[in-house]
Amino acid sequence: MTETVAIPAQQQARTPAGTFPLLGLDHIRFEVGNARQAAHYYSTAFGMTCVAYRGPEQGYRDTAEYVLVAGDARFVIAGAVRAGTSVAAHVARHGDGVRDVALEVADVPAAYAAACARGAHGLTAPTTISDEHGSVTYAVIAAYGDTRHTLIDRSDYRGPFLPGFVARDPIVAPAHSAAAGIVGVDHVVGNVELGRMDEWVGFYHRVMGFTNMAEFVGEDIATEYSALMSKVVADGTRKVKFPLNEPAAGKKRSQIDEYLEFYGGPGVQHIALTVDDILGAVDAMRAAGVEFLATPASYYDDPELRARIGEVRVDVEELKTRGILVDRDEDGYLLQIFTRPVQDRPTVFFELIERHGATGFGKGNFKALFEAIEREQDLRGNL
Ligand code: TYF
Ligand code: FE
Repeated sequence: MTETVAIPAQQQARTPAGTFPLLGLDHIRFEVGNARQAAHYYSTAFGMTCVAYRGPEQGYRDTAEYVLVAGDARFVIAGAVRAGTSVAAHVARHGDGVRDVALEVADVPAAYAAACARGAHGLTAPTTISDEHGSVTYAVIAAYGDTRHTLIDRSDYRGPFLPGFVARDPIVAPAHSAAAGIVGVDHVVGNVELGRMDEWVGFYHRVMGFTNMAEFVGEDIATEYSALMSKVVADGTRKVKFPLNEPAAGKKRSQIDEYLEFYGGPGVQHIALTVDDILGAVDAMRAAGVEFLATPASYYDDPELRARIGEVRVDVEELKTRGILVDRDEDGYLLQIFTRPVQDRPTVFFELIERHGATGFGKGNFKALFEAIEREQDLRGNL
């Protein structure tokens, strides 16, 4: 299941290291049916803090946008204020979902020109906007489905988020905000159509100079139980990691097919959030109403797993009571857990991940995880 994939020499030649330097993930933009309420959910249940807002009060008549932060993670939650707008159309098609995975770059015109020259579909040419806090330059390229990557340079900007946004107070008092302790975004996963994973892997290689990470769900695993194939691409610094899934024929209908049907096409499947104390995070988020996938007790009692994971920082019983999964690779171990979808459609969900050296994505857990996801699918009648 773990293989490294050679990148064709031709692609390497076209994307020498450093031709698309990313400073990191800038923000993740969600477009939702009710941004005011979603912003409240991420404040109460994920312990994020609303720091900025832009809407009709600022002269933006179509959209209300809330900026929430936790550690280095930044979400923009956007909702339509009127019918017939771009946000309303995206929500009508996809339900609540991720419209944009924005990337910070040092030179937007150069990054955009390079991306387009390498075959990216440009959606917005480099544009500079400014206010009394400075200026921001951004451009937008298309990714899988209706998902986009905004490329953004905020080095000359000192305001609360982007021009037009105003600083605002948190939505809820600290006592009503789960102490989840989110420190950043570990990875963002995309689901694409059957047979198109390699095309999108190629896109990130060619356009952004990304390379494959070792984690890999191949055909053997796919047919055995996962019903998906997966590869992970990352930038040179490994700050930005994008696993990409496609459906595969398995024993049951693929969870990726279910996503594609309910989302209405390719899109972001899950966002993994880094935490330092996954036990505290799960307890706080669960108390605030976040539902996590259940892991059967047998997982923890499996002697093979016990032997494989060795010593971790907490008693396995502490993991068992919460349903937290453990995996170990050559570099260390990780603890992870997955939420149920966070909206009525079985589409976007979250992962919490606490890394202790491990650089993988929990491949030792794929079987237990995919079985848990399939139990949920069964409950939804997707057999
Ligand atoms: O990001 C990953 O690769 C892991 C495993 O539907 C995973 O979190 C892969 C596919 C999936 C759920 C989790
Ligand atoms: Fe993940």
